[in-house]
Amino acid sequence: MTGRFITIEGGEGAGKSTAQSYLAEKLTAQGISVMQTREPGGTPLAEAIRRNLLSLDEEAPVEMAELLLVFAARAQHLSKVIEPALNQGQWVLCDRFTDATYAYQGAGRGLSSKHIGKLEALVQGDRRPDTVILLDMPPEIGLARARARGALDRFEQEKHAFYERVRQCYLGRAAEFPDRYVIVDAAQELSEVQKSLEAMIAGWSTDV
Ligand code: Z5A
Repeated sequence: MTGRFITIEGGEGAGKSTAQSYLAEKLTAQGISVMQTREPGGTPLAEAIRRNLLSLDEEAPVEMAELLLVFAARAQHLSKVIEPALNQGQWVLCDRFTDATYAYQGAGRGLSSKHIGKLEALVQGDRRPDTVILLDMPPEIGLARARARGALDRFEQEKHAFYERVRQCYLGRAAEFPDRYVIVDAAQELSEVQKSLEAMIAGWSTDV
């Protein structure tokens, strides 16, 4: 018995955390055991790496160090949290995963997707998300939401072109892996986003 691994992706302020909580509530109501987590993070060590990655106070990592830190956190998270939960039959909802690495370190920072693919194989073996929910919308909308929330972190201070590359990378991966990706228009009213998520879950129910 192994659970389903669902990741939620998108740009800044796309509504990932909001969507994750909503999905967790709906799936739990169906009697499914759900574990919620996030990347970078999910264990004390991985959360410490996250704080360093997002911080504006510390020495900023160079691009390659950023990539390796993201995968170091992921190795810990997979081994200590994600794999055990899936092996116990839990459904894992994860706010961002390796598709974010292709988008941010690859398209955003300009690192080679071949290098990312090698690290993905090394750290994850065959483990890939069963479903990637892409909350897609123009970056300016999400950044406005993030700004309304308060001070911006190191990633959120990047320029518009960076976010446009991130968005196009996600859309390109969705086209490349249509069996895995579900695209949701995240610029819609929250109630409409939630309807899209419910329609998606309705398609899964028979698999439970
Ligand atoms: N990163 C990376 O570089 N490489 C990697 O491999 C990984 C990550 C895994 C932290 O991620 C950073 O890590 C990230 C990339 C990098 N860059 N940044 N910054 P994060 O996911 O924690 O950070 P984030 O993208 O900034 O997430 P966020 O700001 O927490 O946003 P969100 O979770 O997508 O949105 P939210 O908190 O659910 O909603 C934001 C606000 O909008 C909130 O007030 C909601 O009530 C509101 N909202 C939500 N949905 C709607 C709709 N539909 N309409 C109106 N308002 C809405």
